[in-house]
Amino acid sequence: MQKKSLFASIAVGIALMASSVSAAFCNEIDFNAVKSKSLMGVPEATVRFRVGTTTAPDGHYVKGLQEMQRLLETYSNGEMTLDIYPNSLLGDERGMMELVGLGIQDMCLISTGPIPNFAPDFSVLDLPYLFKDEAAAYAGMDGPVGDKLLAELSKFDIKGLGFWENGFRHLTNGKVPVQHPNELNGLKIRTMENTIHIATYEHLGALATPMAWSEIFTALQQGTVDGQENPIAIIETAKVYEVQPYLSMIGLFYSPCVLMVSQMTFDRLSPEQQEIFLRASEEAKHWQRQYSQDYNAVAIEKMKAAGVQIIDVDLDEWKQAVQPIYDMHEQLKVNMDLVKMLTEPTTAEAAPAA
Ligand code: EAX
Repeated sequence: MQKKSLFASIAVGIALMASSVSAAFCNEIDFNAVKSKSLMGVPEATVRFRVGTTTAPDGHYVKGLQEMQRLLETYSNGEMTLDIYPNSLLGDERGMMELVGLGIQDMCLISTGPIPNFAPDFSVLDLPYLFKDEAAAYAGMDGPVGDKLLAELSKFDIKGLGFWENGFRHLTNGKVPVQHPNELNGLKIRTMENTIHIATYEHLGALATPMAWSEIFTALQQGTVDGQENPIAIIETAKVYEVQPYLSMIGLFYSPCVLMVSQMTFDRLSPEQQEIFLRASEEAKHWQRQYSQDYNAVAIEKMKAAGVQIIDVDLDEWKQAVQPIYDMHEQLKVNMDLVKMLTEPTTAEAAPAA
């Protein structure tokens, strides 16, 4: 999306904000938790950044942001802090990205799902089974490909600070204990607003229904969709599992999230403040990745105890089933040079040991 249309879509962004706030009520948001001191930074801080996420106040995004808040307050001796707005209070992911680009909102932490709608090269991250594990994902995103993608955000006056963890996306539904790809046939699955995710679910025979995260609770309650897919930490902290008894561990996509700050906000800081800000965000990124990995085991146990049926699958069977998505790269406009850089070992790594 060009900058001009980004400005033109401000009205849409504001409408999205309004709709997501009302959706948040359906999700029984705890306003006391949102206003609590742990989400708002220390009152005496004079340099405050308002940061939004669509996820739960006790979720892995917010935990990482609280770590950044703590680091900012420590390194700046209480001058700088974050005020954290969870649960789509500041809008959906697309809307928040637009508001950050316009300098109306300081920061957001959003999944990469909707970003290719603005910056197409991000779609390399949406290919199924791109990374074999978290370590491979971090290596790719902390390397030249990740740097190139973050740099693309500057076209929208956004500074991309780094890739944090959302996680491998698994499938929940209320109808069938899905174990094999063909069992998705005819199921209505909510996906993110992402072309490759939609194409992949459609290829598997599901009826892909893209929508913003804040709409999902109503959609699940009203039966507009049969299922959804998200990382473990989201499924557990957003309490999706309370209405979705089947959890299939398909790990179809690795889903990172990006911490973004408005370039206008960043440029207003002194060089010393910028250094503190970048240091706190980088350290919080590593902390948040570890927290997310550790939390997965906790969340699985909680869901098992709550009676969720956890279905392990044959990943090779699933990988084979989605292989045709790679053959559709031209139609899906995937930058295959970037894919190669992410998946092929470098010459140094590939060289046999002397
Ligand atoms: O960013 O929309 C989604 O499914 C995302 O994974 C979620 O909101 C966290």
